[in-house]
Amino acid sequence: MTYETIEVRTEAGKVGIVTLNRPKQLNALNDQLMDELGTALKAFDADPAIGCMIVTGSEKAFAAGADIAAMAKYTYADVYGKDFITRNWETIRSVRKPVIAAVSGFALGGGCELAMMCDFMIAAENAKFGQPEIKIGIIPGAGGTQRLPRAIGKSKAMEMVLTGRMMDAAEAERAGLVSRVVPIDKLMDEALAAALSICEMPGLAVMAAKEAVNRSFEGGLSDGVMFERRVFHSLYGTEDQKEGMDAFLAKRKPAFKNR
Ligand code: CO8
Repeated sequence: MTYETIEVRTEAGKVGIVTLNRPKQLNALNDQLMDELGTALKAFDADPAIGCMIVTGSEKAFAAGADIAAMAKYTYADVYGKDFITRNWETIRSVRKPVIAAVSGFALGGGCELAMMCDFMIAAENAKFGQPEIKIGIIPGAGGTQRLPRAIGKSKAMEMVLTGRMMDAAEAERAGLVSRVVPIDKLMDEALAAALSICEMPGLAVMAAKEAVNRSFEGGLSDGVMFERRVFHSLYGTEDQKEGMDAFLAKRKPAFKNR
């Protein structure tokens, strides 16, 4: 498969890396890019050799938002009628293996929303996050009004959504939007190290953990806790649970088989 708006590669045969690649538009997200991103992530998800994925952009921009040039002429009938553009913005949510966002530079509007759809974010020191849609007469449309308050609390999220103010990497780390901040030149090394450490973990438990943490984000507390308990119970049906615990007790390295 050849792509025009993203670059795709693997590292160590285990980590799938997608680099957003529309440099002239600061990786603004258009229909083609979202299609290609979804296709690439689904292909990695289906590849048994791959244990984790990374989505990244350029040093200057992870993504500066949905492509305003593409959106500017739409009417209400266009966006509502065609359900703009749920079709390919939601694909990333159906990926079952973990996806790390490695964010350098601007992550604005749909770019911030895309980063938040990933499972966690590692940010470079120059990262800037924001939901500036209000400044162009719209509001976040790909989950920003829902995921941002859950990630950083209502007050900060409301301020950002209402004023369009950007948050730098240090503030994003304090607020809990990103898991950690690293120097720009170490961003991919750190993201890769995290991805490789996930690849060492038993794959079924990794998928189950992702699913359960996402439940905490997407539903109410009692439902989430019950879901977690059931998934926890179900992992006792895997060989890797026996192997992981036996290996710990025997003080040896576990040999996981994803079974
Ligand atoms: N869309 C299209 N083109 C863009 C975008 C964008 N979002 N952002 C930047 N560009 C283009 C610029 O037009 C410019 O192009 P050109 O060189 O041809 O003039 C080029 O990228 C470089 O940009 P700047 O010259 O502006 O670079 P600066 O370093 O001066 O500024 C900024 C960088 C601050 C990032 C600035 O470009 C900016 O403010 N961009 C727009 C940010 C924005 O408003 N993002 C939100 C967009 S709306 C959105 O994301 C809604 C999501 C809804 C999804 C719904 C799905 C269902």
